[in-house]
Amino acid sequence: MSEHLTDHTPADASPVVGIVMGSDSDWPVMEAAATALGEFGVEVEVDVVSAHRMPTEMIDYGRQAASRGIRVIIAGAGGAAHLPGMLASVTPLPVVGVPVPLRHLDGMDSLLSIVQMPAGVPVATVSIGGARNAGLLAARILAAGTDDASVALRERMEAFQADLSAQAHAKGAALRA
Ligand code: RP5
Repeated sequence: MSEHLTDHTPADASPVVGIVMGSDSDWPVMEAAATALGEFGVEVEVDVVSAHRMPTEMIDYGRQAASRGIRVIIAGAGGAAHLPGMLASVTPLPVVGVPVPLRHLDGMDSLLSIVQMPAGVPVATVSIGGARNAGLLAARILAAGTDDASVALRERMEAFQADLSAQAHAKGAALRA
């Protein structure tokens, strides 16, 4: 794990969301996923798992994530962004893909690399650079259960949505005033 990322992995908690990316250069975009999940009290682990530069480790990560207690994987990559799809091919967990924009092509290459998956191997793709929504989607996936922790998380999500709505209403009111 790179120095940039280590601080965001709780040492004494059990992460339930794995946030991985092809390079630490993706972190400025991907950090928003960790921030969003932090707002909901969801424990995450963060790491660089490159599909092209460390394929064996990437496959191992995907194969072992569920048995380690991870329940959702958020995977971000730029350019020829094969990481989310390859992880989805070896894990039964839901995978949320984040297209990371690079200097060329404005992230369209990343988006198309992630979104056009073959039937049977789904990746839930968010917008280019949409790591915050990836985090929020992971929180919603975790909130879909019926156990106490899931119900509590769902209540936090409902409060978040109510706040979002109130903010939008306030903006409209300010314009009308
Ligand atoms: C991709 O290549 C990574 O996800 C990153 O977006 C891009 C560039 O990586 P670096 O050359 O900055 O390490 O695999």
